[in-house]
Amino acid sequence: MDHSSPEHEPVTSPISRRQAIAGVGAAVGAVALSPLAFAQQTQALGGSKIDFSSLGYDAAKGEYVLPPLPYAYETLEPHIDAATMEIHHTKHHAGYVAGLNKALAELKKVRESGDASLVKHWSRELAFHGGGHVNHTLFWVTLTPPDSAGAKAGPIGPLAAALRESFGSVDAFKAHFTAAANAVEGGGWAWLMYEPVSRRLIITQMEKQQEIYMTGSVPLLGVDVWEHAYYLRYQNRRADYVKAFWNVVNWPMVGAMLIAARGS
Ligand code: MN3
Repeated sequence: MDHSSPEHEPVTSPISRRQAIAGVGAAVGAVALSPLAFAQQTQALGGSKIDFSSLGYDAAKGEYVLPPLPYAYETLEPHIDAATMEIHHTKHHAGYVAGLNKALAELKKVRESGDASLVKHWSRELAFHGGGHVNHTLFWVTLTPPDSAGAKAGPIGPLAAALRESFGSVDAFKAHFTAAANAVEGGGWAWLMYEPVSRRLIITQMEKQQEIYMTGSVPLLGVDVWEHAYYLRYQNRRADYVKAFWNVVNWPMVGAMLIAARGS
């Protein structure tokens, strides 16, 4: 079943088209990266503005927060429709944020009470909702409108070299990633990840928000293949959605994340 959380009201408003255009191409924080590394890499790529409010965590409050999108909901049309984007962001992602904060609060109670009877339950909730929050935060910033320079660039530079080294060619990478996405059993993701032991790239599937994840791997580019990500426009045709996804990938962002992940 889909873990939507309709009881949670949107905690952020859609940004205007003008704001979105101003934000397209601007560097937006991704939770997997240290702010310094991210700033350095995005500046090297010509990124003009770092918006650390988009990191998905409010240090002052000590709570995870729903980050705003760096573009308006309708700007990924026709590949991902506006209604799906709005519901996905303000209901589904917000639900993971709330679930993550709840799990951490409950685990604090476990420590304070000394009653560990629910530690397994809340640990599982932490992994599921925490995975959901991080996955979606990364997903939003690695998408970009199809007419943007980032989408049109394709994989270039160090990212293209790493894809060729790890998979033989960019086309072979895309075919493998597409197959992995199409074959996820139930709700989940396909990911391009940097694997730090081999210092190479791998393609993985993720079931739900965190299962069958290879420890230590750093997510660079994922596609959400839960039905909530595509059903309004594509119904059961997941393969059509995955094919359309390639039109809205923010390639310079993926490249910056690779450089940050491996340190050079
Ligand atoms: Mn989702």
